[in-house]
Amino acid sequence: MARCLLFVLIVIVSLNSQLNAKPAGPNVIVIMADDLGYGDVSCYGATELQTPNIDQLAKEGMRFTSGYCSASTCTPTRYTFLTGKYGFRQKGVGIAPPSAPAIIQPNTTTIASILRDAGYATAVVGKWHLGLGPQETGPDWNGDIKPGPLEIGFDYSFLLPTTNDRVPSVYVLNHRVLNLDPKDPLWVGRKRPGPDHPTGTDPKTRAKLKMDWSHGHNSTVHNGIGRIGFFSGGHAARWRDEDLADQWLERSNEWIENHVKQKNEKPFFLFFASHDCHVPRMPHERFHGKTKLGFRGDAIVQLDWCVGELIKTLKRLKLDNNTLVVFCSDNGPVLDDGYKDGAKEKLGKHKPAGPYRGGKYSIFEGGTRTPFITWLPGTIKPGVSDEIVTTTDLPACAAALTGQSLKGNECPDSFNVLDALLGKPGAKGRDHVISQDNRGGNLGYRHGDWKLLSFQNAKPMKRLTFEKKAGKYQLYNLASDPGERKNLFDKEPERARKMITELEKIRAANRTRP
Ligand code: NG6
Ligand code: CA
Repeated sequence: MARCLLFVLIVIVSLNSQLNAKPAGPNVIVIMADDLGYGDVSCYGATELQTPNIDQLAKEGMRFTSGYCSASTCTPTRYTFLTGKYGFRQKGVGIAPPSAPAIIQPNTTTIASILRDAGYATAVVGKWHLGLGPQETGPDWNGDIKPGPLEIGFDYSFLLPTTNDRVPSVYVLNHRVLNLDPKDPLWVGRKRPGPDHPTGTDPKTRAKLKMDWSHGHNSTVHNGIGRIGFFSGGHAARWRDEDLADQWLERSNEWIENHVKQKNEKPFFLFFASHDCHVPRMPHERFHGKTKLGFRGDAIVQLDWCVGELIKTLKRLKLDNNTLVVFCSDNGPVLDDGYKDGAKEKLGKHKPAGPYRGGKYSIFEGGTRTPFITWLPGTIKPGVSDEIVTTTDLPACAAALTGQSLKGNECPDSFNVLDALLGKPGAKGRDHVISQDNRGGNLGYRHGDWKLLSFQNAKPMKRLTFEKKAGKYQLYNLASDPGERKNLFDKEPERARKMITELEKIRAANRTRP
């Protein structure tokens, strides 16, 4: 009996001290840009536009030359960044349609749940594009929209629910559409709701568009721009494209400021998911004409401004020496992604993917090798690193940062390369990295300087691929041929065979942790 009581007492004391313990670790902000290529910012070589704030992060932090996102489209990269699991392992992890149900199931271990378990306050602000609502029905736009981010580890969410070119054009604050008037319910569907509904195919409406479409994007017209999918109602809740970036910033600042005001001892994690420079590129009026590259360049300048403002907030609140900022992108660049916004015509000498081949939708380097910067003044010494790092590893790094260990099938594809992210001398990144296309039929496998491309997509998505031949392999040496032009597959059969075996092993099975 006495023993039993003693045991209970010990459990209570240790639980109590756990609850009272000040959680370890700095604040974490992941700034994820949208469709931003390796060569799109000046610290990665862009000369035709300037990104002084992102450059400043790079100057004061670690700039990675082999930083990757997991996939060459948005949904699978975001899925993998949150869950630490490759998108190709789960059915349905491709570009999510407007009313897609939640892709990540409640209670899945994510970077947010890992940090929340470590005592962090957690928030996501900006583009979600990972589906919302129950599997069977998708989101109930007029009711409680769940499950979503709050069910997988975030305490607060302020979302662009899909992407800016997909309906509905409203904000979702936690479980609800913001400013929705119940007398004007929101309807979202696949078919035109009636003959009077404004669409981009109607010649009269099309003639008056603020920005014309080039492919797709001809369903509902909102704010003078055609979108993917139909929606009606919810007029009071609708946003203007021009205001999105300001809103992400305002809500993020407000959330961080409230957190500090409440004298919250907890550290925080903010996922700042910018929609820049995804189509339709319609930055705030004050950025129009800021570059000679048209709206695509102007949207990048708007993104750069947001980065600067976030850092200003950290400095104002004296959080800058205790906040790890990771700047990355969700996939490589694209010029014409469905709108006639002049990105192609005004490109000039600008090289969105830098020296790399391909871009968005591609497993060539341009699809996933993107800007990647870490910043934590006082801890990260300024520098440039050639170590391989990827957004896939951020969950395992978050666990390491907060002294937690992942178990079983948690974040199976995520590796702890925290020391490399923090730029510790001699620290190694990954020895290999996987890049997938939208649905993961095509995979890139880089090991050291060698890169194997496996084209297994029997039916490449129309327009959405740079790769035409299915069932083929290619092999490149990235050290001598970073632009992936000299296919060495036939010249290096042994190496190719070895890499195919390694890739197929990874494709077939994920890791189980002890
Ligand atoms: C494509 C869209 C493209 C963009 C992309 C998703 C067409 C023709 N193309 O299907 O405009 O929305 O999906 O981009 O509709 S992502 O960055 O969110 O993955
Ligand atoms: Ca994207």
